[in-house]
Amino acid sequence: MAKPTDQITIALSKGRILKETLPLFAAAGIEPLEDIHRSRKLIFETTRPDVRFIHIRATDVPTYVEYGVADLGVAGKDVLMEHGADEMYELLDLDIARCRLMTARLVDAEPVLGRMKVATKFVNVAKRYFAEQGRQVDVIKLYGGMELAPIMKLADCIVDIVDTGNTLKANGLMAEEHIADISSRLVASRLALKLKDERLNPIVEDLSRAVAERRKARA
Ligand code: PRT
Ligand code: MG
Repeated sequence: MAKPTDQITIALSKGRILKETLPLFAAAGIEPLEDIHRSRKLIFETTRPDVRFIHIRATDVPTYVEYGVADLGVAGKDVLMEHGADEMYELLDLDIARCRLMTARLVDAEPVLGRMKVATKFVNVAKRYFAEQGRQVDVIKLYGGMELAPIMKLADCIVDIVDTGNTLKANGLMAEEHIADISSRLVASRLALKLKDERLNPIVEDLSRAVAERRKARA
């Protein structure tokens, strides 16, 4: 078996992305030896002795990759945009966990007169978006349940992920401005591309093929 340091480490996002990520890696011949969903472990050996998965919070994936501790990672574009992607490269759009980053407000919101208050967990994305438009806003950091903020008058609007729009609707909100189309991406650390390029390339190619086949099957 390869020594741990020789292994290729791939950081997988917990939560809804994982379910769609695993079949792509399976198609590339890489499967965890245990059921990740049922286990409380954080490191998983795979059917390839030279490849292991780490199973971590989506927002931690860019950190592990940028420090070169994980060679590859899978994370939502929203998470990558919020983190900033200096020390990593986006190799592939995996075309999974599709959604949109949008602003949203109460359906019956009054017009905002002064500075607009924006509640979000995507603080950096929100600041950048409104700054690009020359709009002055105060951004309020929340960790979840953003829909509540306009209802409670903590904020005038939110920046959040929208898929079907049902969550907004259920809370009397509507999506307003489109900030970005989101899907999950395969990223690589700068360091890994320098040191392990030849070993990573076939994995990336296999994944790319799996993504294309999945697209074809859905069309
Ligand atoms: O739970 P945790 O705080 O760790 O993070 P999380 O809840 O954001 O993680 P998770 O696993 O739910 O989602 C992680 C990633 O999935 C995100 O970073 C996106 O890239 C992607 N994704 C795709 C989504 C959605 N679709 C999505 N619908 N992430 C979140 N949602 C939520 C959204 O926040 C909102 O509350 O679902 C609700 C909106 O859905 P609709 O269908 O009602 O519009
Ligand atoms: Mg969640």
